Amino acid sequence: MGILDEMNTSIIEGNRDKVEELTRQALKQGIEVSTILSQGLIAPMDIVGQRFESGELYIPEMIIAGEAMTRGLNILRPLFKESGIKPRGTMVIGTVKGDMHSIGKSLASMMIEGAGFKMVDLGIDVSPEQFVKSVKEEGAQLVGMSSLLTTTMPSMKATIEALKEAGLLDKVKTIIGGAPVTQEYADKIGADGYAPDAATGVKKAKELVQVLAAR
Ligand code: B1M
Repeated sequence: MGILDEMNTSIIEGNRDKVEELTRQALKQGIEVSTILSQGLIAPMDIVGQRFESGELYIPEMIIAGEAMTRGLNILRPLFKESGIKPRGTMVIGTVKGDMHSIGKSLASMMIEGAGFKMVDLGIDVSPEQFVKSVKEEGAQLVGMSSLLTTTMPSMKATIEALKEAGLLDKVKTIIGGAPVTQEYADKIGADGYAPDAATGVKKAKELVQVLAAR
């Protein structure tokens, strides 16, 4: 088995130490950073996402796989600039105001980062003003919002309204997720995408940057 295949297996199995060791080894063997990223780290996360969608894997396994992938990503991260890999786009992500749930947001953030995006993770309890400020500072194309409480879902609407008021809605696309959120709610508040899970978050992010690029 080649080293990239071994990386795939180790990520799917959530073997964090092994992923770190194999990433270092792959670099020592002279494999291109972009190849290690796409074939060693991103490819298995796609498989993890598919297996989650088909019910073969559950959330804890997806979290552990994500952590294993992040270990490899942390080793490659400082090298991205040197090898000239351009991110697909920048996403500002956060759990909305009033909401302290971080797990789903962090998982989505990790998987979208793994798909080649620059992620600006604002954490939890993020106000509409903080989202707007960060989009301006980072020149982001995407805004990802997470809400786990029916009582904080209106903060998503307030954030979209704040982006509109700041004149940013023609430059950014919004994606919302979290257990109580639905496509119907996304349509109602004018969000551009709804992600019922992190794997769909990746798909939506890829689709929406393409829509922006085609303008
Ligand atoms: Co809370 N809590 N909680 N809680 N908590 C829920 C959400 C709840 C459903 C439990 C219940 O009553 N059955 C309920 C909400 C009821 C409602 O409003 N409908 C609830 C409540 C009531 C509360 C408190 C109010 C409890 C209290 O204090 N009385 C309180 C609120 C605090 C606050 O936020 N202001 C509270 C607190 C907490 C803890 C702090 C203890 C803890 C959070 C710890 C942490 O996050 N670090 C917690 C937890 C763990 C949960 C449950 C058990 C699990 C949530 C979770 O992490 N799921 C939850 C019950 C449940 O959901 N079954 C519950 C795993 C996670 C991977 O899934 O976040 O859905 P999820 O993310 C998915 C997708 O939704 C999607 O991708 C992820 C992976 O597939 N996704 C995105 C999410 N965000 C995305 C963003 C994207 C894309 C995709 O952007 C691009």
